[in-house]
Amino acid sequence: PFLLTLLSNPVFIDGTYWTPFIDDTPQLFKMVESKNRVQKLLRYLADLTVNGSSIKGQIGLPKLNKNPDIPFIHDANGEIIDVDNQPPPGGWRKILLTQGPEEFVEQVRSFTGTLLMDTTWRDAHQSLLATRIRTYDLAQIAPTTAHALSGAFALECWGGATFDVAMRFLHEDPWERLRKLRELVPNIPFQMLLRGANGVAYSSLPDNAIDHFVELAIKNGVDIFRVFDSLNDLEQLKVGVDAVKKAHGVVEATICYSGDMLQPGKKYNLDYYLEVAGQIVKMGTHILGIKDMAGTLKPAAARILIGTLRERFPDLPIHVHTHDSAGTGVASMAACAIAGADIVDVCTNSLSGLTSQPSITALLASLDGTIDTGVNADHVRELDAYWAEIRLLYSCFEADLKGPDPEVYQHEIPGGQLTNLLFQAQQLGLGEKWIETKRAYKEANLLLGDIVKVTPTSKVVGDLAQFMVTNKLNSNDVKRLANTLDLPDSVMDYFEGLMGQPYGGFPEPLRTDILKGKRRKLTSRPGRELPPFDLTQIREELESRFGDISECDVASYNMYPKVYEDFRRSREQYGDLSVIPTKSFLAPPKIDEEIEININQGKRLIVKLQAISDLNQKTGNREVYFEVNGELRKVRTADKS
Ligand code: 3PY
Ligand code: ZN
Repeated sequence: PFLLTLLSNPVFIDGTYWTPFIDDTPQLFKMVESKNRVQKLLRYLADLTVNGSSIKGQIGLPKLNKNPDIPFIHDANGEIIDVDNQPPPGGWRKILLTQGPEEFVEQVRSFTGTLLMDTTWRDAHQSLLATRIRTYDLAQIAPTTAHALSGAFALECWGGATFDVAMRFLHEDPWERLRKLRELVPNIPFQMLLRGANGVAYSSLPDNAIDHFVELAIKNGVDIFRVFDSLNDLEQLKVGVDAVKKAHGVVEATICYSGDMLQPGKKYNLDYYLEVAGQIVKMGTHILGIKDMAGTLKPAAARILIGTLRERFPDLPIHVHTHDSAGTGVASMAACAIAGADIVDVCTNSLSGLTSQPSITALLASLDGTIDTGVNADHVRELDAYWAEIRLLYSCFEADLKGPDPEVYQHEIPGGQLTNLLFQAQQLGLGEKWIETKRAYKEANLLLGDIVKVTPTSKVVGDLAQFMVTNKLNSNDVKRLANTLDLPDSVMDYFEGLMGQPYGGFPEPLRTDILKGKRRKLTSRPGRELPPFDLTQIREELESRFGDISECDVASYNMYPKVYEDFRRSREQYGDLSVIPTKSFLAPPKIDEEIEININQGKRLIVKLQAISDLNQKTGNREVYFEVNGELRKVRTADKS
C-alpha cells in the first residue's frame, strides 16, 4: 500500500519529487496508516457480514434497526440547549477541583437535601444488559448528559465489571473510554467501583499494582472511588482505601449490606454494621458507603440503619446503593433520603428496575419536592428518550427477567449475578433448573458460612450452587464427601483464604476437610505475601511483544493478562472497533446500506456493502466488496459456517 500511495501522489506523478521527498512528506505514512485502519475495520464488517456477530452473549439481532437519536434538552424558557457548543454548568466537580476532597465532602454534607448518583453508565447496564453498552453509545449522549445531569453528585461510569467486559467482549480499551467520557463531561464527578485489594479483578494483586492502577484512574478522569471488600474484610478493604488516599482521590469506603438485618437471629445485624462502620471511619474515609448489592435492604431497615449511622457520624456524608430486584428500591432510597442519607443511587428510567437501580423519576416523584436533589426532572425525562432506544438496541443481551424476584430475601443473589445466572439457565434450556439453582445458592451460602456475597465471593456461592445442582448433591453430601470432591477453583480459593477472611471465621470442620492435602490455610490477607510487580520489567516485556505500550496498558495487563493479550491481538486484526456505531457492530449490513464511521476527528467514512462472492470451495473463503467514500474495496473472509 505504501508504494501505491507513493505512486499516486501528484508530486511523484509530476516527476517533480526530490530525493528527501519521502522524508519530507510524512502524510504519505499517515495515508498508509489510515488506509490500513480502514482495511482493518472492513475486516470486522466483512466477518460480521459472512459469519454474523461473534460478540459473546449476543442472542439474535437488536430490536432497534437504526442509530438512536440524540434528544434535545430545553432551558427554562423552552429554548433548545446547544449542548455541543455551550459549556455545561459547573457542577460538583468544579468544587472538587478547586477546593479539594475535604472541602468537597464538607459541602456535600452541608447540602440541605439528598444528592443523586446516576449509575446508568456502569451498574445499570452491568445488571440488565451483561455490561455490554459500548463507549460509542456513552460518548454519543455524554455532551447532553453533562447539561441534563449537571446537578448530580456523580456519574458512576467505570470499574466493576466494565473494565473486564470492555476488553474481553467489546474489544475496547477501558482507559480510552474513560478519557473520552472525561473530555465530554468536564463538570460532573466520575465515580468508579473498586474491589478493594482486587482492583477490578477477581482476586488479590500485589499492593503496588493497586496503587499503580488507582493513580492512573485518577490521572485519566476518575474522581470518587467506591471501595469495597467482598467479605467486608477490613484488612483487604484498607488496601484500596490507602491507594486512593495516596493518590488524592475521594474515598468512599463501603460496607456491603448482606441479608435482612431486622430478621431475628440474623448474622449481619445493626450491631455488626455499626461496628464495621466505626472501623471504616477510623480508616479515614471521606464518605461512608452502604452497598446493598442484592436489594435486600427493606425500607424499614433502611430507616433504622441510615438513621442510626446519621446520628453516630454526624459529619460524614453517607451514600447508599441498592438494586431493585425485590421491587422495593424506590421506597428504600426514599427512606434513606428521609433518614438523612446525603447521596443515593438511581438510574435512567429505561434502564431501571428489576436487578438494576431504582428509577430516578420514580424517586423524584416519591420525594415530590420535599427533599431537594439538585437535578432537573424535565432534563431527566428528556434524556431518557435516548436510553429507551438504547434498551432496544441492546435487546440481544437482555436476560428477559419479567418482574421483581420474590425469592431475593431467601437467596440474596446480587443484582448483576441474578440476571447472569438466569441467562445461563435459559441458554442451557434448563428452565426448571432455575428454581433449583436459586435454592442451591441459598444452601451453598450457608455451607460457606453465611457470607457477604458480592464479586468475587458471589461467584464462589454461584459456582458451588451449580456444582451441587449438576452433581445432585445437598449440603450433607458436600460435608460428607468434602475432600473427595473436585470442587470449583473459586471454592478452593475461598477456603484457602485467597478472598480474605469471612466475618465469624470459616466453617469448620468443613474447611479443614476440603483443604486437607490440597491447599494451605491463610490467616491474613493474601496480598501481604505477594511480591510487588516489577512494573518497568512488565512494560519492557509488553513493548517487546506489542510495540507501543502505555502505563495504562501495563495496568490492564496486571489486572487481566490473558484478556489484555487477546485484546491486543484483536486490535492488531480489526483496529479500534469502538468507532463503529452499535447497530453496525452487532448486525450484519444490508446491501447498499450506508454506515457512517468517524474514525477520528474530521475523518468520516461512508461504507456501503456492495456484494458478497460465492464460497470458494477450495479455500473456504468469500470475497466481500465494500464501497468506502465512493472507492471500491475488497476483503477476503473465511466462511465459518
Ligand atoms: C462488581 O464488583 O462488579 C459489582 O457490581 C459488585 O456489586
Ligand atoms: Zn450494584
